[in-house]
Amino acid sequence: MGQPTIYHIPVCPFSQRLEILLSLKGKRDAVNFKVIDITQPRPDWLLAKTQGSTALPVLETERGRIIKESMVILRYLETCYPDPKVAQPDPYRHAVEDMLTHMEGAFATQGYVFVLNQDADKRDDLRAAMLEQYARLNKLLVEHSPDGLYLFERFGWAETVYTPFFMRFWFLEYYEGFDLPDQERFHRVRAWREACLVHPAAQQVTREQIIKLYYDYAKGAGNGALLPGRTKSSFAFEPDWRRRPWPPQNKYEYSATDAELGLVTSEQDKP
Ligand code: GAZ
Repeated sequence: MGQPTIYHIPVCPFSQRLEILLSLKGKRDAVNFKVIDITQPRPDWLLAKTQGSTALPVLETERGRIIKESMVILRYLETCYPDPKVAQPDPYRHAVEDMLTHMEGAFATQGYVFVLNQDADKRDDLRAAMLEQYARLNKLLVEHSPDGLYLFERFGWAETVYTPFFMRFWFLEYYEGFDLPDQERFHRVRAWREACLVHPAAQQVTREQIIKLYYDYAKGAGNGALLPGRTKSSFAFEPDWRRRPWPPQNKYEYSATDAELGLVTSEQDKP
């Protein structure tokens, strides 16, 4: 009793959204975050709460009721802790936010399809499709916020929704050599992305952490799945990512072993 609980995977972009929103409100400690290891089967007590569904985050209210889907949880937290508001209270402005956040699914999916790809012949098409997603965002930003940095005066609802994916897409930079070209059609979204990435309320993960933990995605295995020849997922909590080396970038030519990724400690390293 007392506080809501969020069951989450620490590096999951959908749960970072919730942490950003709470940070903006100074309410990070009003919610109890409980870490679930994505590389292990979900515990029975959790499956009982979720009626068998495995996707996280899930919020359990202080009265034991269950809320699923990060955007739904985000809205719930926004209404539970209304001060300060993160979403725009004005109906039109809020509709503009919704038009932008409506595109987050396609944007996020494209980035994951790109990083998960294993066929070098598909890279150019995937790169073009990713750029198209950024161009769509750029267009909306130019229409509704041509001169600003954020969509509105400050880091708000749309920024909370997108920033976790701007951060995850560091993996595209590292494993695919992807970046936004210096072209007019990306200028506005580039400025937006830069402002989002450095905001103090959005620093729950680092570039190094993303790149190390998402190595297996770059090799085609999502959601903590195990790759052939490996005994440990790059999402494993131990050894800590800080003590692991940077993974090789040449995903189309080479598959790193557990040892090369620093996932197994050899006998002489043990204290
Ligand atoms: N729509 C849900 C929400 O809450 O917004 C999505 C939640 C979700 O996908 N959670 C993932 C999960 O719990 C972890 S984060 N998976 C384990 C399970 O058992 O379901 C994103 C992608 C993607 C692949 C992975 C992810 C990701 O595309 O970050 O696209 C956006 C998973 C192939």
